[in-house]
Amino acid sequence: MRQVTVVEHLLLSQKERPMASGRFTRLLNELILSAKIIDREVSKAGLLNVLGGTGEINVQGEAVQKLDDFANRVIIRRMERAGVLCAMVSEENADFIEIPHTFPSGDYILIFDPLDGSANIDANVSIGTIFGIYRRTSFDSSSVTVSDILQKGAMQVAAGYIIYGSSTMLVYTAGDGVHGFTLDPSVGEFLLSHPDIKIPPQGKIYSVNEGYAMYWDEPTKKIVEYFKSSANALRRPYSLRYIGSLVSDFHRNLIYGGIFMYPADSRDPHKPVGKLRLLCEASPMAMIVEQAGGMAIDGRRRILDIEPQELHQRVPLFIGSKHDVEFVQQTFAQYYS
Ligand code: AHM
Ligand code: MG
Repeated sequence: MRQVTVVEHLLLSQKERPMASGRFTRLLNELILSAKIIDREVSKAGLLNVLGGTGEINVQGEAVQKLDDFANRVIIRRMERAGVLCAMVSEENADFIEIPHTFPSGDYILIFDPLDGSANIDANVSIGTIFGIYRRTSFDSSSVTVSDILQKGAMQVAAGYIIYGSSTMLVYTAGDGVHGFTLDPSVGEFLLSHPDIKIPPQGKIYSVNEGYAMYWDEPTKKIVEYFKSSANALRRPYSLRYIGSLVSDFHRNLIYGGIFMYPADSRDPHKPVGKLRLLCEASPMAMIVEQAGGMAIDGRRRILDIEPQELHQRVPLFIGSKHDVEFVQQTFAQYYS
């Protein structure tokens, strides 16, 4: 059987959309090359002096891992020279990154988390790069402003992740279904392995950090009790699977069916919003799950409809199989109608 690379797959699907230019292909190509470079370092992490923290604290107040920092630099350096972007937002940078005037630019905006789940790096747990791609909508000034970037997730033209796991995979959508490609290290290419992924409408897995249960509100407690009881859609308890690495937890649930939850909690009573970031984590995953037939909400609202107010805004996230997320939405609606 002839094996199809990501770019071949993209070109084939673009044949049906003659409007598409080569610019998106270029963007994806550069991102894929960045992913291969990151994968190379991640896969030999134990051999190099790259594990552990840099000693710095990032904009989220968290310790920066050396590999986070490496991945962030690789993506910024490659993508700023791609000639197709006007700006980038990284989870690791407080402000958005404008493309220097010395480089050619375009109208795409790339939002990314360079190495999500990095607290797991030292234990050889699967980690990932998450990305969302937007288009600039205003052309009235030469400089990009933050309002060009603060678009709701429904405006994404593409989204995806690379999971550095037992094998390395790229999973992405450009609004035409979700497709998975596995890196064949012997040829150095991502090859189509999971065409048109659909998430089972009814899951058997729930994924949540239950250690924080004492900080949850009533509907969240009720929802998790439901998944653990025999009075649910399955008539028996769901299995709990929680890695603590969003890309890994999400990817497993996408394939097997299930729900991932990072609810709001009261650890910081002034900011009961959960941990995950709307722009660089929740929105890309939400586009993927919807394209795969699932759902993503913050409890009541569709994630893709949330208008962001700031670059690093956090949001509660309930994402996965349609029936499971619908149950969450109904439960919140009963409490807050
Ligand atoms: P990071 O972006 O700093 O790596 O944090 C995000 C990660 C997610 O991958 C994961 O779902 C979550 O943090 C786990 O958090 P917790 O340890 O609070 O359960
Ligand atoms: Mg992250």
